[in-house]
Amino acid sequence: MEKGDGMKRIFAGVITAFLCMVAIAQDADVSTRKGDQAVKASETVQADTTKPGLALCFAPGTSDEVVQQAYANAAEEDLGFFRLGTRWSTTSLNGGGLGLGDPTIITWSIVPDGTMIQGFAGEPAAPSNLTAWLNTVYPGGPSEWMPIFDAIFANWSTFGGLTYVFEPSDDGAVFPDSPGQAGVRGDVRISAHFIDGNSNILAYNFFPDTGDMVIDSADNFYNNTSQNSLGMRNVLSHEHGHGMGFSHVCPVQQTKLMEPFVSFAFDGPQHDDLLAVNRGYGDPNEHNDTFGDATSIGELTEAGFVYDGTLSIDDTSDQDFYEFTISSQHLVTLNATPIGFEYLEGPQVGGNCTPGTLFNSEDNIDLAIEILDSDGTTVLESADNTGPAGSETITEADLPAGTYFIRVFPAAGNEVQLYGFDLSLVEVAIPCLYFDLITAWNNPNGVSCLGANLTIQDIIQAVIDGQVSWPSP
Ligand SMILES: [Ca+2]
Ligand SMILES: [Ca+2]
Ligand SMILES: [Ca+2]
Ligand SMILES: [Ca+2]
Ligand SMILES: [Zn+2]
Repeated sequence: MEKGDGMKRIFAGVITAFLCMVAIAQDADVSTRKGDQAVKASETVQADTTKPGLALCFAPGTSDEVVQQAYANAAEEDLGFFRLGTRWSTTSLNGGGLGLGDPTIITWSIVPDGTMIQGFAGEPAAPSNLTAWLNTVYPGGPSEWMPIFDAIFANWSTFGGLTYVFEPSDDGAVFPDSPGQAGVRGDVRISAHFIDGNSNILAYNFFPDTGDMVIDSADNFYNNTSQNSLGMRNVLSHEHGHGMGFSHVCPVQQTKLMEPFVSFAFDGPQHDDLLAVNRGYGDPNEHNDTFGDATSIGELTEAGFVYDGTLSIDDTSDQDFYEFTISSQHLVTLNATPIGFEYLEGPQVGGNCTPGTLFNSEDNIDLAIEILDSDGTTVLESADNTGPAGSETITEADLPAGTYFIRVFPAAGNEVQLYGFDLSLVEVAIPCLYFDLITAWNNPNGVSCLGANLTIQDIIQAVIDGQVSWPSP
């Protein structure tokens, strides 16, 4: 592990990772972590098949027997690449009818201490003590630990079409079967109680449309608050990945948040996780499928423009519109590039990570691009000159001052493709004609040429500087 030295000191060389597992058919997901050494036998975890889908996370030293037993209780299904299962179909602020690629608002709340949490992982039923517990781990109280949850959700929303809203109310309704309701409780409700103490289970999480989380408040794993509580953030961010419908991705290479072994080598969602959240919920600008809903990138300057956020075409019907303005005539070059690379990707089967097969995330969709006029429909320039994995470029579109639209869309393919785009500009120097001199001579406000408003003095200086061409009258 990259950060292994610090972790080994803290955990006496025991902890290197978390092992999580998925059980879709029984709606159980079990997560464990285990040490460098052979692990000891421990108690068996029995999935509760009468409850909505849940994910369990185990702590250091969890035995293979525990893991295998949990897997033996669970059937699996092939979820395809990025292991996206069922995403949210209904949330309290969106209502129902949500489907693949739809941007989604998820509210979250903290279950009040005292709310009964059943033993979904075989532990005794016990009331939530999340607030009292975290107030001991973080002496500053909620003002110290709430930002950790904020950071986890804000991070996910940076990468996909998710908006998180903290719901300050939670009425302590039956857990986890009470759907989110504005002003009453969140869609995602977060609780904690004794699960099994130090080691073994760390937390578990229900799949959508439940999404609720239970943390083992008796586990000293969470006492490690180093690196801005990286351990807690990566575990709970991973758990919420299950809460969005993502299952585990193999093999373990410490490159993906949803790997069975959660890593300290990174902070939050990684490339494969971005594919999952974009496929499931679209990119952060969705819906921008019409010019009326175009994402504004404002007035372009000579410096050009590089889009620095996460963008994707998330299926065959997605198209992304962007709006820009230029204040004078420019030659505008637009370049769009698919983002991805080849890596091993596969499911977790029967408690074991599969070696995976080579998967190229760069050629999922064949991109095409257009520049449209201010009406949003007249195509001024277009490019679809390459196939999957190829960049598309519109070179030096000659555009007068005005408002324009960019459309990025799939020429072929029905998957998710991350991409980026950039614009570069060259101002068009309009030659000063002979009659401009006369106009300028007679007009103290000057005339428009050379891409600017020039007075007679400016023009004379431009002639001296050799910047003026003189077309035949
Ligand atoms: Ca535990
Ligand atoms: Ca998109
Ligand atoms: Ca779109
Ligand atoms: Ca193309
Ligand atoms: Zn997991």
